[in-house]
Amino acid sequence: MRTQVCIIGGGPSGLLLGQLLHTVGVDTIVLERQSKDHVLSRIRAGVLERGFQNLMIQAGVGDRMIAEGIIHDGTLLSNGDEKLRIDFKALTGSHVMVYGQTEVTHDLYAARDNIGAPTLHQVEHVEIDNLDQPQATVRFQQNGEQHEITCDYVAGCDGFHGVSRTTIPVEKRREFEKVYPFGWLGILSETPPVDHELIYANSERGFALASMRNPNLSRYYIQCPLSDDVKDWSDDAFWSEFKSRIPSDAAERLVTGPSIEKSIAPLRSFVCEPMSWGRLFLCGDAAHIVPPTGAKGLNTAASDIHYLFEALAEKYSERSDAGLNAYCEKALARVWKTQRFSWWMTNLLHHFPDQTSFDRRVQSAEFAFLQSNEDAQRALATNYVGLPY
Ligand code: FAS
Ligand code: PHB
Repeated sequence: MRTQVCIIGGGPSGLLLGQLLHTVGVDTIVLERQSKDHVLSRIRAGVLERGFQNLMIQAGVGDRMIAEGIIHDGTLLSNGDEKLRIDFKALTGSHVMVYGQTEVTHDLYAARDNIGAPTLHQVEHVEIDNLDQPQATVRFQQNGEQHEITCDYVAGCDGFHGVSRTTIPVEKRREFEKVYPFGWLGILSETPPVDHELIYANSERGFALASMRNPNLSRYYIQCPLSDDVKDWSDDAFWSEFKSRIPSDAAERLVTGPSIEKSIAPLRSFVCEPMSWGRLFLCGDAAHIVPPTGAKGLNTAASDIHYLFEALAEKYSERSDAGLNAYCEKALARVWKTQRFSWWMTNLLHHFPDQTSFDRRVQSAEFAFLQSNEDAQRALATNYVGLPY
C-alpha cells in the first residue's frame, strides 16, 4: 500500500490530523490497534480550548460541537468554603467549551467515514522503518495477514503506550517524568451538574472536580490514593466523599444518582524529546502526558496537530521543509508551558501524602494571593483558555 502520510493511532490526534490533511488534498491511512467501538467508548477529556474548537471548524467537523458544546466564561476554584471565580471572559476576552472527547472522536470518525479515507482497525505488530530514506515503511498485521505501507511521512499519534515514541533510538531520546502520589477516581452520572461551570475544589480531605458533559450528564472526580481499587468505591461512598470536598452550598444542592461509569486514572507529567525522528513526527499523548487538572491533555495534542498540519501543508504545496524542520522546537515550546501550568494547578489543589503543615499554609497563601490579585487570576485564565499556537 502507498500513501502520503501514514497516521499511527485513531484517537483524536490521528483523526484530526487526517481530517485537516484531507482539506488540502493530502491522502492518509490511519492504523488503529483497537476496534472502532472500543475507541468510541472511551470517556476522557471534557474541556476544549478555543484553539481546539478552531481546528475542528477548520477541519470541517465543528457543526455538532458548535450546536451542542457548552460555552464556559469562567470556572470556580474553592478552598474549603472559600470560593474564587476566575472570569475568563473579563480577564482574557476568551472562553472554553465543554464538549466531551468522546463526542469529538465520534464527529471525527463520522467525517473520515464520509470522505471514505481508509482507517484500518485492530492492527497488530506495527513496525516503523526507513525513516532516514526517501520513503518510510510501516509494516503491520491485520487478521493475521502481514501488510506494508510506503509513505512520505509517519505521524505517531498512538498515545502513551504506542510504538511510535520507542521507534526513536533510546540513546537519542530524553524522557522527563513526574509521577504523582495519587490518582483521580472519576464517575459519570445521568444527573444535572451541580453548577453551571466547573468547580475545582481543594479541601482538608483533598481535591475534587465537578465537571459535566451536558445538562443531564455530570462528570465528577475525587483525588484518591493510588492503592485504591475502583471496586472498593460504592456510589454512596463516592457521593459522601465528593460532598465533603466541594463548597457546602454546592454539596447541599448536589443531585446524586447511579454511576454509569466509574474508573481510577493515575496522574503523571511526561515529555519525550525530540518529538520527531527523520520522517516520524510524534503528536499528543505519544509525546507527552499531563495530569488532567488543567484540562491540557487533549488541548496540547491539538497544538501539536496544528504545527504538524501547517508544516505538511507547506511541504506539499511549496516543497519547503522549513515547517517540518521547526516542528520539534515549536511544539515543545508550547508543550512545556502546558506542562508547567498543569503541574502548578495540581500542586495548588491536591493533598500530597508527604505534605507538611508549612506546605498546606503555602497552598492556602497561593489561593489567597489569587483571590487578591487580578494579575494572578489573569495568568491562570490565560493558561486555562489556551496559550496561543
Ligand atoms: P489517545 O491515547 O487518545 O489515542 C491513541 C490511539 O492510538 C488509541 O486509539 C490507541 O488505541 C491507538 N494505538 C496505541 N498503540 C497503537 C499501535 N501500536 N498501533 C496502532 N494504534 C495504536 N485530557 C484532558 O484534557 N482532560 C481529561 O479529563 C482527561 N482525562 C483522561 C482520562 C484518561 C483515563 C486518560 C488515559 C487520558 C485522559 N486525558 C484527559 C488525556 C486524553 O484526553 C489525551 O490527551 C487524549 O486522548 C490524547 O489524544 P491522542 O494523542 O489521540 O492519544
Ligand atoms: C472532564 O470534564 O473530564 C474534565 C474537565 C476539566 C479537567 C479535567 C477533566 O481539568
